[in-house]
Amino acid sequence: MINTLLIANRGEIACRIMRTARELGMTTVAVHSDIDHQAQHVLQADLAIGLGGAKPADSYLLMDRILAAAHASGAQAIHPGYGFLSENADFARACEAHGLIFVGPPASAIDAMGSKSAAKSLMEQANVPLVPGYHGEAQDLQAFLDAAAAIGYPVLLKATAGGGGKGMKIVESAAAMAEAFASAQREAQSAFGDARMLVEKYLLQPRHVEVQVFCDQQGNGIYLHERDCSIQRRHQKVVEEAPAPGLPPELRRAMGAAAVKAAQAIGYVGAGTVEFLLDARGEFFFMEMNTRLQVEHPVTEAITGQDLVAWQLRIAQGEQLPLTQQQVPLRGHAIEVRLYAEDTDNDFLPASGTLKLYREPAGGAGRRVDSGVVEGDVVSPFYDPMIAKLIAWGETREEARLSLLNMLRETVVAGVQTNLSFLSRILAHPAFARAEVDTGFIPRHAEQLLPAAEPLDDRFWHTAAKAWLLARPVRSAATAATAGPWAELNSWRAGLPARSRVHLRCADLDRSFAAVDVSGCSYDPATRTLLLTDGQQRCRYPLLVGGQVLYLQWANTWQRIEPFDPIAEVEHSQQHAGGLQAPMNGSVVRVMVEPGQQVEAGAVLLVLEAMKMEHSIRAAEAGRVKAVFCSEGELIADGTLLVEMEDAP
Ligand code: MV4
Repeated sequence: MINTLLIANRGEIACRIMRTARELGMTTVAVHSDIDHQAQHVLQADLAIGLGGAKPADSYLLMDRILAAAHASGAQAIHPGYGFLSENADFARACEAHGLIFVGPPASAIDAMGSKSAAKSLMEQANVPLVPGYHGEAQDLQAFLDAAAAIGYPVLLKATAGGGGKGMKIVESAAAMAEAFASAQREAQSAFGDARMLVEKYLLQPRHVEVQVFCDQQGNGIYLHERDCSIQRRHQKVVEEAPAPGLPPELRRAMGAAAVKAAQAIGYVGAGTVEFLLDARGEFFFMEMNTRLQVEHPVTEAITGQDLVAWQLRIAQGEQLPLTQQQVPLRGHAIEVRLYAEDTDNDFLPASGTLKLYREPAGGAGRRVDSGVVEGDVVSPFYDPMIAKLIAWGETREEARLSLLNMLRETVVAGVQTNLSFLSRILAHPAFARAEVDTGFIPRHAEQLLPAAEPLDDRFWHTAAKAWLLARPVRSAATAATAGPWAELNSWRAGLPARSRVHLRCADLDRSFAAVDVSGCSYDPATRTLLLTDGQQRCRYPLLVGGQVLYLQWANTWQRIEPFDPIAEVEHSQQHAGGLQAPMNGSVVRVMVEPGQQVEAGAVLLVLEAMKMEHSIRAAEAGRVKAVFCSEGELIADGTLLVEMEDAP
């Protein structure tokens, strides 16, 4: 019996495992690195033990410390989650040696899948379909040339020790083999310390379809259907769904049976995933087996109504599988997206920083969010940049897709760059809606999925100005009492009717507004909705207030809008031969200086109005006004000389 469970992981998966462990009446023990001491998985656990360090090698990968933590806390079992030690056969063995239950397969099963070529030999013996190819001992060029000639080009060279697409090389012809082979060997040697290769027929744009299997200690094995994880970027999954769209039931049964056969061939116990490549003709081939609970397990939970972590824990305690194959439900459709902290405009570089604003979508039927962070947490560069998983279930794929799109629209992250709008574009893409998914999806549609940022037009700026006037953060009563109206950034003037002047900054652009008409418009903080009326049109915009900043949802992206004080800022106006010229056609709203006047750098000399917005013309440097060539109310053309300056005496 497991009374106390240690979770040797962090983030969303640690929180996910603890949720079920608690439901099963277990005491939960978290381990954590120094920088994670306030993380959600630590706060949610009954007990938390520090491992030290920040880097995984100094914390979550330290087997001895984790085993010591298990003993200190009285845990009988360790759940490794995914990543870190989850597929480390030595750790599984060490747990056993310490009398602890490793919630996962036997070490021998992890080992069996560790080498690609060994795994292929085992699968071959078990009659699991393999991509035609060669995975033998001989590693000379001739053996590979012969194998490639037999299966036909193009072929794919893969590192025996590799995984996740590392060390793969496509070879188009015999002429290209020698060079590609040598280069792939060098890469594999430096990446894995093992130069051994195998070669396979190269399948064109296959689908990645993986089968969830479960085996108990009594030798029973079943499958919980499949997931399509074809939408990947550089071998990183982005969207996963279950079941695989368009899979005929007999193919589902064939793949499921092959997956169970694969698991039983290696004496598997617990949750495992058998990955297949599925080609356009409906032929499937074994790729590899993941001997852990996967990130995307929630879509399987959604269509089967089962708790896979509960299954893992029950099986680890010696219980039999709770269902027979025939009893495994398959209802509706589920889609998951992975919200990553990454810079989609900069080659998807992992991003880090503080989650200044972090709002998850509302809960609801068929909606699920798995995360391990809250607003204010830091996304650190030391760990995987996944922030959360958003999962939607529906009776149909289209229902799930639309529901997930809505969830994405409700999600707000500020302070750290994310792939949020990239995810929305994938889900909204007509090819995704038509379920045209294969491993070439992202490269094929890259142009539409990563469009240049839309320029912010006048309509945006006017909406932003109204949003600011209606929803701007109220200053605290104390500040208001001492500073009075003088501290306001609008141009409140004593004895005059309220006339709002607004200076806003967004995406490194500044705009000022002389007068903003907000009649018929409103902001409801409870629903975070800005309602604008413009003639017959009524528009709603999601709007959030955080500190002194507004977040306005515009064209599916959250725009961060800040006020700025134009007087406090020095900007370099267009200065030419000692004179200041009008930057655009417009009219002179105000002349702030007279000839002979001494001004500081940045001082406002004139205010122009153009396209319904005010623009301050400032002195680039300190100096004296020599002449003013315009007067208030005057219409001026782009390039007109307005003010002449001279150096201060
Ligand atoms: C392949 C393949 C085509 N033909 N093998 C990529 C990761 C590694 N686990 C296996 N991978 C592939 N193996 C043959 N014989 C295409 C891929 C592949 C891929 C597979 C799954 C998901 C996304 C992918 C993206 C590019 C290539």
